[in-house]
Amino acid sequence: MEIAVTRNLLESNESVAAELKELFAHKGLLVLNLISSPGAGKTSLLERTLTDLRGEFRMAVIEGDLQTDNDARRVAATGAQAVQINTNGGCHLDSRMVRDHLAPFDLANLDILFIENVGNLVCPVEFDCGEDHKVALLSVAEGDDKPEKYPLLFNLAKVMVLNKVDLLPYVDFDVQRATRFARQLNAALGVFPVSCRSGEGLDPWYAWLRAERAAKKQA
Ligand SMILES: Nc1nc2c(ncn2[C@@H]2O[C@H](COP(=O)(O)OP(=O)(O)OP(=O)(O)O)[C@@H](O)[C@H]2O)c(=O)[nH]1
Ligand SMILES: [Mg+2]
Repeated sequence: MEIAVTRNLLESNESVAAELKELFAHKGLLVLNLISSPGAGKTSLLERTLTDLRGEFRMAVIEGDLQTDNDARRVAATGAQAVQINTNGGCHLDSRMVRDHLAPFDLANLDILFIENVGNLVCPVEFDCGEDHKVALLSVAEGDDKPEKYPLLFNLAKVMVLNKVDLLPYVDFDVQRATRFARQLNAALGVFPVSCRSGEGLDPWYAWLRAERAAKKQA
């Protein structure tokens, strides 16, 4: 019985996600779903990206959190529009929540919509929010075995941002090992080692955003 309920939930999520994909395609809007464990640096990556590319793209953010609007306020401080979704204990965003919080956005006048999912390496991966791509974030403080232990995210993500490389001298994290595990699951996975603290490594991430935005616009 529990299996049937879970399947129905996922199917209903898929049908709203398909509607959202159609809407976003119609607007030529690139939508990225950022997924990581709590504290890996999703909001920090957004703060950097929204600041560094603000002259180039019109960007907005949907922030998903169990509680508080802290992240929406951090993002709004960059000048970007941010809408907070509080899941009140729920461990992930779903396509209905995204659909129901789109009203404040002028989608036709946006280039990139980021969805910062609830910090969790498991549940958010199961729920398509209508995005073009999932972006997996992993910080070097979490251990290089995480792609092996939480394979679904790294399997489904288009790219992996490896954050906090400024901490590499202080932690036992082997970038090549983590990359190897992740690419065993997903051979085409793009990997971007970055530090949101120092700004190191962000240019290739920005180049990827430019290429994806151009491809979406053309499509
Ligand atoms: N040393 C270092 N710290 C970082 C870096 N990026 C983020 N942090 C710190 O890591 C902590 C968590 O960063 P957030 O950006 O809030 O992480 P998050 O993934 O958005 O967290 P949740 O939304 O709670 O899941 C903060 O104290 C950041 O300052 C980095 O590149 N290097
Ligand atoms: Mg955050």
